[in-house]
Amino acid sequence: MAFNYISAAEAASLIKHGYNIGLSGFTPAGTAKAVTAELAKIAEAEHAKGNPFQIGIFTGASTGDSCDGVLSRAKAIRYRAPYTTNSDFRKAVNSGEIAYNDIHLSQMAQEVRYGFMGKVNIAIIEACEVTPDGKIYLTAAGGIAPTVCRLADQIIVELNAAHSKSAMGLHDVYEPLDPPYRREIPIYKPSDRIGQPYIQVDPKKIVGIVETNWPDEARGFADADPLTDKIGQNVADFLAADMKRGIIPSTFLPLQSGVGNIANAVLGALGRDKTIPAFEMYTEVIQNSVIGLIRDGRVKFGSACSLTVTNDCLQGIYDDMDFFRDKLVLRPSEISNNPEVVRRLGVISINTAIEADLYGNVNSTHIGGTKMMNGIGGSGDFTRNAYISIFTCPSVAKEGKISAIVPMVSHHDHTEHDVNIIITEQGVADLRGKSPKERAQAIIENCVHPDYKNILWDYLKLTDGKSQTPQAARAALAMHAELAKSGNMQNVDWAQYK
Ligand code: 0RQ
Repeated sequence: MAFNYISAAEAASLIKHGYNIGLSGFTPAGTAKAVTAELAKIAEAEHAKGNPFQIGIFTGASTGDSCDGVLSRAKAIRYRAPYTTNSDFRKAVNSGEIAYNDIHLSQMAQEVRYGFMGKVNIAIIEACEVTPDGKIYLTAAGGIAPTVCRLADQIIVELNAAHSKSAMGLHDVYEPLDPPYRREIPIYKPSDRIGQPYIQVDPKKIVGIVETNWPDEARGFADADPLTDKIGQNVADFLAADMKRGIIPSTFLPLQSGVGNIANAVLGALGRDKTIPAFEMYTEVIQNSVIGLIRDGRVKFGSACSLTVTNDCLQGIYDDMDFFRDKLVLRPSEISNNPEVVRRLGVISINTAIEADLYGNVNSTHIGGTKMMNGIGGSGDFTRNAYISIFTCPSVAKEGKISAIVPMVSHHDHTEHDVNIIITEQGVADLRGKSPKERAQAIIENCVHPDYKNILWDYLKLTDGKSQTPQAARAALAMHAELAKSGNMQNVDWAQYK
């Protein structure tokens, strides 16, 4: 079939007020860019004429500025799911302008299929190749692309020359059936492939192909610093010790690691620790550090949803595809993050907390319990199902005015039942096998910053000390209240709660 080659502006004009668009991509990697950038201009023009123009966005995870950024600034987003990291989007959400549905990434595709969020009108899919019989070859991420391609009335393909055609073959596209017809997902090791290297669509649904040359908008990383290095080293030492004790087999287990500077530092430390054998990843994002470890032979295989790497790193992978082809696979997010597979493989999960409490509950998403930071991402998919679930964070934030360990988390994402290990630069609290009261001791002794140890011991004295999970109801959020009042949690005065 001969396709219709159109401009990004023409493609954007197909999207009407009230539509829901389904996007390829997972993090800025592999996200469609040109059409959403033009859509923002249409929204601004319509708003200037006094007309309403807002859409719903369904994606794999965060996107780049050319989607969440420009569309937030243009006030063109009515609804969005799931995870995002864009600061303008964050402002709009926290000022009540956008309805944001922050769900587990593994559930996004199926909740779109079940219709909880409404219809997908148009899918916009970034590809490195599309064939006349409707085979779409994705670029640097899987996301929810197969599902939105199948459900959408129309598909726009952004054929992006910034991604090499050598990406063809990187993907393993597989979409499970819905219950009661769903079967097991037959992945028994991270390198298993169970689907096709492309998305097959009815070519008649492809209403336009937009040719672009637009690199991914992935963020760079800050250099490792002594704090992140110490956290990374604590994680590596903990895992090496668990292996020595036989808790982790000598062949090791697949790792999942979140995004950001701590995740990079953790992987750097694991790579350097030669007592840990070369390992595999079953994870959602692959960052630069993993690519370095694959080149060094320290990571044997990486299964992920996206290559969230800098553009020079991505080009390096494309240039060296003969080397990487049997060492990487990209999957849709409902497979990369699938709870069934995570539990089967015995994945060790490592994610970052905003705050944790004395009993091991973790807040990954909300500042002060009310303001959205980014979202839960895949942290819940992995934490709940991991063989060993680890959370890392610096023990304090904002120059010590905030303790990351508090009596009670101000928002709950991961419960005490799911969190095994908490690691800060101070040390490691191993919560496995412990009662809540034992956990509180381990966390204060090992993870809390010295400036806050006495504050938290004194908090415990306000409780009855005997209940299953001792809390002093009036004081449980007093450190947060003090932060809001004086700007420093250290000023909390327990006397008023006695
Ligand atoms: O503030 O931006 O003003 O400097 O929060 O904190 O230390 O820079 O850490 O960028 O790694 O983000 C949990 C948000 C950490 C992230 C979170 C302030 C701090 C700083 C950011 P500034 P850092 P990071 C993989 C798995 C959830 C999803 C997930 C995240 C800013 O890792 O979104 O894990 N995770 N997904 O100063 C007030 C506290 C604070 C605090 C930190 N207790 N109170 N502010 N900050 N702790 C990803 C995917 O799923 C795709």
